[in-house]
Amino acid sequence: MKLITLLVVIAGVIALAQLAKVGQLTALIRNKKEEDISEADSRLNGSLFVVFMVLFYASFVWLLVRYGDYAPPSASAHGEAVDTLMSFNMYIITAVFFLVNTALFLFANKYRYEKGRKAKFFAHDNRLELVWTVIPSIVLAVIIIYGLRTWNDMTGAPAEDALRVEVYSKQFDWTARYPGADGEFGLANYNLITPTNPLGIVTADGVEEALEEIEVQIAKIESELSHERGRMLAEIEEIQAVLHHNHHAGHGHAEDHGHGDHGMSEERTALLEARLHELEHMLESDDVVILSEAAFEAKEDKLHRLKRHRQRIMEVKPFDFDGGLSAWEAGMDDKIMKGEFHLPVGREVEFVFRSRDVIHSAYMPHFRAQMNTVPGVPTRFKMTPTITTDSMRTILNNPDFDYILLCNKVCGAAHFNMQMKVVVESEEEYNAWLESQEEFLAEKPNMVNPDARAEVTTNDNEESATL
Ligand SMILES: [Cu+2]
Repeated sequence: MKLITLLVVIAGVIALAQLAKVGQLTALIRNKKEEDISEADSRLNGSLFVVFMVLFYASFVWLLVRYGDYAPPSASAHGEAVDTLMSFNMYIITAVFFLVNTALFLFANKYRYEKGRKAKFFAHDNRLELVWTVIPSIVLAVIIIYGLRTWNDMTGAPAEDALRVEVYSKQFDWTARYPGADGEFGLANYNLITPTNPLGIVTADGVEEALEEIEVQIAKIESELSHERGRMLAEIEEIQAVLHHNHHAGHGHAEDHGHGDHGMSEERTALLEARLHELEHMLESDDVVILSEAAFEAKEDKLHRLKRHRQRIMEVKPFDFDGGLSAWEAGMDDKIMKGEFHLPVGREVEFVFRSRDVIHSAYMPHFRAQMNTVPGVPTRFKMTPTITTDSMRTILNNPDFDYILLCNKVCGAAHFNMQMKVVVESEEEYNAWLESQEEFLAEKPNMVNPDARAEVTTNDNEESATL
């Protein structure tokens, strides 16, 4: 159907072009020059400008009426301010649109070609310059200041009792994290990311596990590098040269262990000889590898990177939050959500955004909220949901409606599908839901020993009991 419409439009354009050509040809036959335009032609063109303007405005108004109300009501407190800001901008833009286009089309008609009419010419007018510089400056300043104030409201400091939710992005999904009963997010480090620890949450055992895994890899590469045949032969040659030189310098047999040995200490000679034996022994073993220069360098490079990786993990130092809570323990009761996350209605939420790979954009259209997520730079904003999912379903008369968080930055092949459901519900429903979610370590029994976990849990209970 679309194809047919397109073909009709193309055929129409071609037909018009042919008609124009016919017009030109008949003019030629009548012996008229191209620049000889009759006043009747000019009048017709002038009127067509006005007709076009009217049709243009009519279609604009129709679009506005038909699609102007494209967004459902804002579901967040600041959303109304954003909508007002948007409308304010649209009013200004619409006014300028009508002003400019009316002038454009009416003037095209009014000052159309007439025989003997001359245009008024003047080179410069200070008053005009002033008007079209000062007025736009004032309008733009108002728009920018108004916009900045709304922006600052969204990105300012959160309320004391604000709920904190971390939103983590990667190609191509979202993960939400709640800080658990202690109110603090556990430390996270990308070096610790594994399939079972998608956020790289730091726990003592997790660090140990990651280190052990790296040690194994380092040992393997180091063994390969030390068993490289060419390198071993070169080293043997080198040691033999040193021993030989020493032999002459000392006027004695190297094997004679020190009788008249002036060149080198006995100890050093013994060490070199031991190494020589070791190398000769290694050359006969099954572990010998033969590597090209490039392959050897690649392995060295990988070894270097692994060591740096190990260093970084070892630098993941625990620290204490105010009140003595260790950052390593803070992550144990964190709750990690895939697929959907919940928010209580009427409570301020502070979002913290992190990204693992590329820049994504966390967009929650119904809450009029959007923020880039940037690798290495946490970003944030706050908002207060004001309408529950259920109420919104009633308002929109759509029982299947759901709030949604989606990626608004083209970030790769599966960008289109990078979304997560957001459920807004009453405080009680939210608490019950959060209660039913498992804590991070409950799903990762291998990441901490059970005794330590039991201890932490009871501590938490005692704390909340005393509070
Ligand atoms: Cu994305």
